[in-house]
Amino acid sequence: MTKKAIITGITGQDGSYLAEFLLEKGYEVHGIKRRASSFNTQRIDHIYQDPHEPNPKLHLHYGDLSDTSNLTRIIQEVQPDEVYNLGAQSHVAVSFESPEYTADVDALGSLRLLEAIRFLGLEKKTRFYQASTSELYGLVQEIPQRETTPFYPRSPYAVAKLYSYWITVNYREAYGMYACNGILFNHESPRRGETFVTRKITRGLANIAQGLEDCLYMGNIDSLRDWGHAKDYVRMQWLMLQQDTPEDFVIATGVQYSVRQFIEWSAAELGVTVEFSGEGVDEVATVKSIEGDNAPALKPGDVVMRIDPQYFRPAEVETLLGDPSNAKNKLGWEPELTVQEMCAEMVQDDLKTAKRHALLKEHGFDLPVSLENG
Ligand code: NDP
Ligand code: GDR
Repeated sequence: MTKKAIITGITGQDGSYLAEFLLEKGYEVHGIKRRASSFNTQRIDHIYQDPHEPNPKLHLHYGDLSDTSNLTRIIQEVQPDEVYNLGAQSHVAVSFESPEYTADVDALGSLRLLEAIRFLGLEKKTRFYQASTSELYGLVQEIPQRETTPFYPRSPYAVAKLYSYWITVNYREAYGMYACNGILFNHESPRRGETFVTRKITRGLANIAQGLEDCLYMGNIDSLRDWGHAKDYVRMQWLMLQQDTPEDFVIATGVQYSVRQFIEWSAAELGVTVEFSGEGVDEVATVKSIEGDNAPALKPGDVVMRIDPQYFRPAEVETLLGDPSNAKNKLGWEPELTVQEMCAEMVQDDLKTAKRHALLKEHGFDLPVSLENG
């Protein structure tokens, strides 16, 4: 029997990698996507199948995590073996600006799915994965953070995700559902949203190197994160639903670096050595030397990064470092890609796009480069 999975958030970074992964495993994949005023399926266009073809394996349904009736109807129609709840307003800084919406989608959205599974009598059939997060640890109470580390959320996003964490545990304990939390630390890729810090850096520096932007404006570059590759992490999401008993796992690499280091690596991948000077809001990164021909728009002495306090958060999560030993021991999971390899892949991908734009610009076809930041 072909297994059926529903993925909320299929148009996002993780959803797109997970859909690829499940299709390769022979699943029939049903994705829930939001209606948007412009196309929002760029990350999954390459796996989309014409519904007129016989036996398509990927199906898309319009839906929203704020809409109970529509979630219930999709689950009823599909009768899924597995539900992966990846959909969310996932930007921490934005959650301070839209706290109520974030709570509705990121907290109650999970409840709506769990309740639909239960209401439809699927609690013994349908397995449920909740995209929990290292942001739950917030103001960290223990280093490194593991499954037993107390939570201390520091944003409306993290507080909403805390509700989802516990409602998932609660439905497992109350109704015997196979429901579990993956407590995932930051994971990135060339498909990462442009306003998360890694992608903002790789895309921004590639654009600057090609003369499409002038300078990167950053927030707290002392922040420390445990970054992994999204491809490694979605494999783990699936593995968690294939065990005999449901359990919550921390997924991390066990190594942490600062945002400043990520800027250094990204510049180096472009052949540019940068030097940091100044303190606090006056800190800047200046070009020290350039090798190769990836940065024709730059010369030594150019300032490529400045601090803009608008990117400081009302409450910051300064440091995160995960202990993935439980996942390694019980599930045999090891990340295959290092953060440095991932950074290089992201820079090369953004450089390709920047070069295309620069070439078009040189020939008079000036494509606007979105300068929206986060
Ligand atoms: P993205 O922001 O890339 O993707 C989020 C997805 O959720 C998108 O498909 C988005 O749709 C969809 N979505 C947003 N709002 C709604 C809504 N109201 N109803 C239905 N769908 C909605 O996130 P990631 O792929 O990076 O993360 C996946 C999940 O994992 C998220 O829940 C995130 O909070 C969590 N997480 C992520 C980590 C990371 O480092 N990436 C770490 C730990 C947890 P659209 O494309 O239309 O915007
Ligand atoms: P995070 O990711 O908040 O950890 O949440 P993000 O990449 O946004 O920030 C990481 C750290 O970098 C600092 N930072 C900046 N961040 C952004 N976005 N823009 C900046 O200019 C900037 N300058 C410094 C931040 O302050 C922060 O400390 C991500 C999301 O994917 C969540 O959904 C997920 O749950 C967690 O990772 C784990």
